[in-house]
Amino acid sequence: MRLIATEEAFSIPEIAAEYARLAGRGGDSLDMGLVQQIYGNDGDLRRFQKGLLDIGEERIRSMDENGVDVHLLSLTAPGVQMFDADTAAGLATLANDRLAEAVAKYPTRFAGLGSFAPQDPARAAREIERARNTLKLNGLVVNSHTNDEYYDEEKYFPIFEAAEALDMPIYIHPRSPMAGMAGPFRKYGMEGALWGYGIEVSTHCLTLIFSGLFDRFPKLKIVIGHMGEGIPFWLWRIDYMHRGAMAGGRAPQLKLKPSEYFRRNFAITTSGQENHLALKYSIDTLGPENVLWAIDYPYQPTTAAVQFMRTAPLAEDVKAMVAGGNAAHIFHLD
Ligand code: 1WB
Ligand code: MN
Repeated sequence: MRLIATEEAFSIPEIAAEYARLAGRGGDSLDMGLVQQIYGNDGDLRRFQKGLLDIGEERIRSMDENGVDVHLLSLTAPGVQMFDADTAAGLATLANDRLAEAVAKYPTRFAGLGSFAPQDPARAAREIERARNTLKLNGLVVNSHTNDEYYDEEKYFPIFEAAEALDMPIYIHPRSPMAGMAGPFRKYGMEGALWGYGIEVSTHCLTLIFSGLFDRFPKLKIVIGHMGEGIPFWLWRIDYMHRGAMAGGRAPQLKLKPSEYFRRNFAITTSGQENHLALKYSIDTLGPENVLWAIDYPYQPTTAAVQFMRTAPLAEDVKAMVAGGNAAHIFHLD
């Protein structure tokens, strides 16, 4: 059984430095709290920087200790999406170059998802092409909204056009909810992984489905973490209620039911959601080919994630698919 972990975060010193500047300036974004905790001068989560910045020996040692074969690396959230368009596009290119270098150095242990700057969709499309054709990366990552916008708007279509044409799956990783719905998440530390991340990504993905994006780009593949950010559990209700939204003219007419797009155009990963019942339900609901294992290194401990996968109450062939087979297929490994 090959263990391919699919939501494994890294950063580069130049981007960490940009976040440190941002942490010093402060601001209203709901992501600012975590940015200051990880990159601020006296942040209490600065220890994560060490794991993020190492895409070499230390990381491989932790993989070896736990029997993990591959990290599919992605630039950590919120990527380059809090920077101005030029800075963002330049840093995405730099991060992709460093990522490709790390993969070239450890080709059997690392694979990578390329970053791009949604702030400039035309330039993003060119970087996606470079990520695939020049750097041979395995897919893309984006951290939900950029400047409080979702990508159901036409101006973002060049990104999806390039991704679909080049067969580059897009991993939509969380960031905190956009400004328009930030209010309630400011209480009780709810803005991050506790609840806000899942609500942000699930809401964003539903706008993509309801907009008709997958009628326009039927071969586009989206991957989301955290056992599908709640969506698998809601599919029946979403299908039922969406008929009323279409009939009332509040949503465009679609060719398929929302759940059919979710099964066709999405795959989910187990990152930070280590619950065997939820795993079994997701496999039964989406099919064994649509569920992929992940750790969420360095934010979640590797040992527990490996234990969760190894002890999963699944048939051996299904377990091998979730542990690594599906990732190898979807992300074009070897
Ligand atoms: C996640 C969790 C991502 C944390 C992060 O990126 C941080 C995640 C900044 O659940 O995917 C965190 O701090 O726990
Ligand atoms: Mn993550």
